[in-house]
Amino acid sequence: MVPSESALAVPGLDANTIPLDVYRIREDFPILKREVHGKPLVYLDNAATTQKPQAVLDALMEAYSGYYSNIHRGVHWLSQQATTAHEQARRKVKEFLNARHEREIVFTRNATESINLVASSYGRAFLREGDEILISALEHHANIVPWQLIGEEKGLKLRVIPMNDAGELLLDEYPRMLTEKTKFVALSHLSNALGTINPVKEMIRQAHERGIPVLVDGAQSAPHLKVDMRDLDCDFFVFSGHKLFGPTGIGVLFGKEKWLDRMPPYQGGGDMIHYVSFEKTYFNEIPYKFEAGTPHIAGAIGLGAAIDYVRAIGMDAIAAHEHELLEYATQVVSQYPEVRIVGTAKNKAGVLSFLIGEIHPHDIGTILDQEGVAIRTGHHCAQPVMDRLGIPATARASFAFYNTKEEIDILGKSIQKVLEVFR
Ligand code: 7TS
Repeated sequence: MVPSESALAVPGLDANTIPLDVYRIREDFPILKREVHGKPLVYLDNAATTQKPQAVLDALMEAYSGYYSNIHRGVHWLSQQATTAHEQARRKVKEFLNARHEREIVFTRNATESINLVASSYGRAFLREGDEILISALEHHANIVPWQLIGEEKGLKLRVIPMNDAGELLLDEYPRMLTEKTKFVALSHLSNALGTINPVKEMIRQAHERGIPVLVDGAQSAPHLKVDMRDLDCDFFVFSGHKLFGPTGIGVLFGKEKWLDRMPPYQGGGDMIHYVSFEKTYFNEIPYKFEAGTPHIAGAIGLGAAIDYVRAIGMDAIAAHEHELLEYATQVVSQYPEVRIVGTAKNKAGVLSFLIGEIHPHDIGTILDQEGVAIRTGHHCAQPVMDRLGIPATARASFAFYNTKEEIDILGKSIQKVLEVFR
């Protein structure tokens, strides 16, 4: 089968991308077989969190039933097995991100904790009163509030790259906002509320020209697009395991070695030290310096299994499939004149935010739920995006590689139901 035109429209994809076999893939996800309110589940809330393939469930089960033990400290066999599996998971993350070294991969709880770590540690070490941090109008609260917290502590100023009504950043404004006062840039790669893909590679290049480090919030991009640390050249990159078909409670911070080495610890405790006395403590080397206490051992192993799983499908094939779903869903919902799509950026990934007339998004979500369709309604932890667009909330369907066009047809028919109820 030749990939369709729309599949080829995904930036960075070539004609050799082999389409994925969605019906075979669905067999790997036990939860997708279940019914909700007597209807087959149509799970379209993938931007909130994603479902887990059997391979991840098996890896968790095996970790707990086969070789579970605490890591980095035991001389006994089980501890060595668990340590090896945990560090192998770190290697898988490093390869997935095309990072230079495992030292650059810190395990955290989630994307949120990864950003808090950087804001707190980098902020304490390198930011001074009057310095400016530049973020964008498209950020999730996780890439706003940590900067406000350190900002208040240190007297920093938060500046915001504006966006247009389509949900695209004003890229002409951006270089003008990079001044001698700008000391850090933090950008979402893919907007969870609108689906906009930001041109972060070029934005990183422009910041670097002025010697300014950049953090990329990859919570939405890492599960859906190919991401490459050496190509992007960002200083920091964060994502959550649970959005990448892995377990909850495990996240990743990628940081360039030159920064992680110079940054102070985020939390103190076991494992992050080299030597402790009451007078003075010597910290462990990176990444362990940032991993205080017993980590989510099985979570990291489960994330490693999730990475193996998505890499076997191929990130290009995943991006192409989801792009096709987005285009199809856009057509399907556009049949209804009452539907207004919120977020119409030219470069968009599998997120479709919409409104139906004056109907409250929560009512849309409730009626869709009765049809077995799970979507998200609300501000999506991106209240400034909603404020900018002058709306309190949207209904949001977000896609993953296991979704089908038939499911989008069901979404369309459910929207029809909403219209009938409110007519
Ligand atoms: N950054 C972005 C862009 C996100 O979409 C999210 C979560 C986060 C950070 C935080 O991720 P966490 O795993 O640390 O919570 N976004 C969403 C969402 O869109 N609906 O629920 C969570």
